Amino acid sequence: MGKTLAYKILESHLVDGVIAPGNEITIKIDQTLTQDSTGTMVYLQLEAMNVDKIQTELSVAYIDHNTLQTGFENADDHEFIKSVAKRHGVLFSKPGNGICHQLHLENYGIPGKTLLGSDSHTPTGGGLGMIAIGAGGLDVAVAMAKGTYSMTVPKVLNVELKGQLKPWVSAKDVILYVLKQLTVKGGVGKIIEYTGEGVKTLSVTDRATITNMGAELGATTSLFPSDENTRAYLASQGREKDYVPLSADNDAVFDDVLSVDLSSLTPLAAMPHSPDNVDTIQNIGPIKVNQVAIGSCTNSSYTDLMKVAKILQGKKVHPNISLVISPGSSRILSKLAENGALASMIDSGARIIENACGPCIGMGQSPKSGAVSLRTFNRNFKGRSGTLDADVYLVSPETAAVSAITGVLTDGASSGFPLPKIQPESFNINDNFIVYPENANKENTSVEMGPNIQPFPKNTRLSDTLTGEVVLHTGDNITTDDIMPSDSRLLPYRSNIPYLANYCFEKIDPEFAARCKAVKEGIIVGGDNYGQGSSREHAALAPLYLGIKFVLAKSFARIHRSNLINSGILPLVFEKSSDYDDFKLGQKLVIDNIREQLKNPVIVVKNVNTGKEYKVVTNFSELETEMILAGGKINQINQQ
Ligand code: MIC
Ligand code: SF4
Repeated sequence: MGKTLAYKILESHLVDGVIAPGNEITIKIDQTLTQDSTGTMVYLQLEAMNVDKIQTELSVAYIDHNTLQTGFENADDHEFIKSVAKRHGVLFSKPGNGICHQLHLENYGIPGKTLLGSDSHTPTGGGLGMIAIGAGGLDVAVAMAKGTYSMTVPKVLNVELKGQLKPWVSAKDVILYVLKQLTVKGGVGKIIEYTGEGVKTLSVTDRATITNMGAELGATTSLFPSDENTRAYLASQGREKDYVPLSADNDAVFDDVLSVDLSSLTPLAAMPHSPDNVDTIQNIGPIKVNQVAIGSCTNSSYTDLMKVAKILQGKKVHPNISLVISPGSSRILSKLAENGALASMIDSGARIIENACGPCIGMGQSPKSGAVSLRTFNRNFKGRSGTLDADVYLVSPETAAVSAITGVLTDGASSGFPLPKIQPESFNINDNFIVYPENANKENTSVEMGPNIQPFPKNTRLSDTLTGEVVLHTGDNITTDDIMPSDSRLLPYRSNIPYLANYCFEKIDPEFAARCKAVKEGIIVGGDNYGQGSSREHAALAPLYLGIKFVLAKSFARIHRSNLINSGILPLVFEKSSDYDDFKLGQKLVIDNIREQLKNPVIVVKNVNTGKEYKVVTNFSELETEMILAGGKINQINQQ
């Protein structure tokens, strides 16, 4: 029986277990990446584990999220990460180098390798044929310390690409189409593997746009084969030596198949406030636009920005629009400056901002009240832009650039603009933004810790009885942005959980933190796909700090579920979804004899107010049960 590429790579990295959907396996991790907004926790945890030498082939610490530096906090965090990186042999990418996923693709990604990153968009590396997985910070710290990662084997969903994209339709439209078909929870428990004739019509950066937004499907990762286009991309980055051809067997057996005829696609947009709320630009119509933002780890490649520059060349940005562009990396920005494309952008009236995450995570450039903002980014959750009543639409760079000129949402194909054609480039390659750990070690390098960096909260061994009061009852698809909001005001406090916790669930229920503090032991009741979105473990650590004991939900998103378990908070799933309606704010719940009950896959939760008992499913693997009993991953590791 033929093998999928996903399982081939997992097999070549298998340390323990058997590869079959649902089994728990441990794989070797070749590379890790961290970024700064999750990275401070990763490196605090790495220090707490007292490791002498990291076990990965390559680990990189990028600074790309918190680069506004409105006070000392961000800069202190950068220095802290730099110092710990040096002590442990981790490469440090200075602020200004660019966005972690774009940089990793350019500089370090290798077909067939495994990469674990403390950011949900780590699967961008799947564009190069890697198994690249996003995880919570603690999992990444452990991967550095031990060189391994334990996971449940996902099913493999094959997206078979046929035909070729029409002019003005691009990779962003492909993934938006897949999101429309599968929804934001359609990828949970799955690896999305792309195959078919259409693959060769897509460049590596096109593929990376598609695998990047596999995160929005909830997938464990997404990947493409490695072929001649992969070789060409690696050669353009001065790394042809890293090329390895890789593909699924011709008779590979997949768990499911989705066929996509590329030639049938038209330009699409994800409408407010979810990446799967997709329709064609034609159907949405020429709505008036106030802001256009181009960049992010999804669409900030050289080709994307050259298309934008060509569309803008000799034109004027519409008077009602603020156009802001953030290139993905210093290498791309340098090339745009050298070949004059940057001048075309500036001359059209575009605002050029730092090559970093920037507006994608609400770090500046929040649009005006009630604005329509077109963004080439990957998430349009309500309030993520920093403006609660803004309507954010996710579009391709082509759609964004054309609309910036016309002032309304515009399909490039009907715009009359000449189609931008981009030639492949070679780049000015240097590593001047990289700090190497050369000769540094734990003895000769000290940790630089600013006053805003506080110890992370730790749970205690699971007690025999768990009690608490329902402190929140939420709807479906709650995002980690809902749980622990991120914007320019809060991001500087990513290393300070006691402070950050005051803003937990702020946008959904401003009283949440105060209520938790009053009741001391709290329980959250959630709907489907609870915790979708980012990998930030702050969405588990802040609730832990506020005394949350367990979360009852209809279903959980993968990374957040792991982060809860790592923190010793139990993610419990209703056996009967309709039980969800029975729970009300302020009710007291109890789980008796829980240490014993955890031996079974289904346990009983009692509602003290109504006297009714409910069955909830644990679905914990052996390792997860150990962590829960110990009160989280750190305690479980220290026990060993
Ligand atoms: C995001 O896109 O939400 C982030 C910011 O990159 C997060 C990480 C974080 O919360 O710091 C992610 O996607 O993992
Ligand atoms: Fe940065 Fe946005 Fe990508 Fe997250 S999604 S890594 S904030 S650019």
